[in-house]
Amino acid sequence: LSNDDIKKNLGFAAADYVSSGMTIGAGTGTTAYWFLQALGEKVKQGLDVVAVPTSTATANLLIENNVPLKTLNEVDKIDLVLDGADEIDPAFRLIKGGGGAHLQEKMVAAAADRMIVLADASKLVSQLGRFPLPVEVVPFGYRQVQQKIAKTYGIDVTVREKFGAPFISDHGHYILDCHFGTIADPLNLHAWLNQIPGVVENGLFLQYATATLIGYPDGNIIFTP
Ligand code: DER
Repeated sequence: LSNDDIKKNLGFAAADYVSSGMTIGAGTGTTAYWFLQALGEKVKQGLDVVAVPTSTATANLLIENNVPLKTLNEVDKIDLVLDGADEIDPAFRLIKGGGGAHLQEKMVAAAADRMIVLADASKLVSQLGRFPLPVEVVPFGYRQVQQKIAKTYGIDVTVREKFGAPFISDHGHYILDCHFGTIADPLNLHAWLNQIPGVVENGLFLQYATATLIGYPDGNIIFTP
């Protein structure tokens, strides 16, 4: 199966975990894209759900698919988040932010009882860090933050660009991609990063995923709670 077919299968399989009456968190990215298409089909067939988007892009997809949506401030809590990831370790710790939405994704995940991570098998790693860790920063002093991370860890830290200019997140911030290679102590790194003045949020999701739905090239899809 092609990577896109795996993601499509995953998206449709994920929709089976959504039942009427739920308030769900709707993820961001190319895997979540297929979940939203499948959700739209189920809403057409009568599924009664409300979705909280994790990005403007996802909000637009929910509207396109006629899925009722609410902002995070309009709901008291979220029953289940379905979202992708860039890396998943054996303890279900994640690196997210490849799509530039990890701030809103983490806020939605923090409001949820459960989170199912949808990913093709290539995202499974024994240790986090091969995927550059996204860190969302306030543009005002981003170069100070970039230098501090790069110098402290002796790594490359690049400003994410789009069309030759800095990528701007939904909330008007820049994103630094930090090439750690391996992250031995994600908990300590998470704390250290978020205390740097000007850091808004980093892409380490260490306590949110409660299950994974993994798609394999042979067509197999495995749910692990
Ligand atoms: O930006 C994100 O956190 C996305 O969920 C990303 O991690 C997964 O995107 P993909 O499904 O397009 O690989």
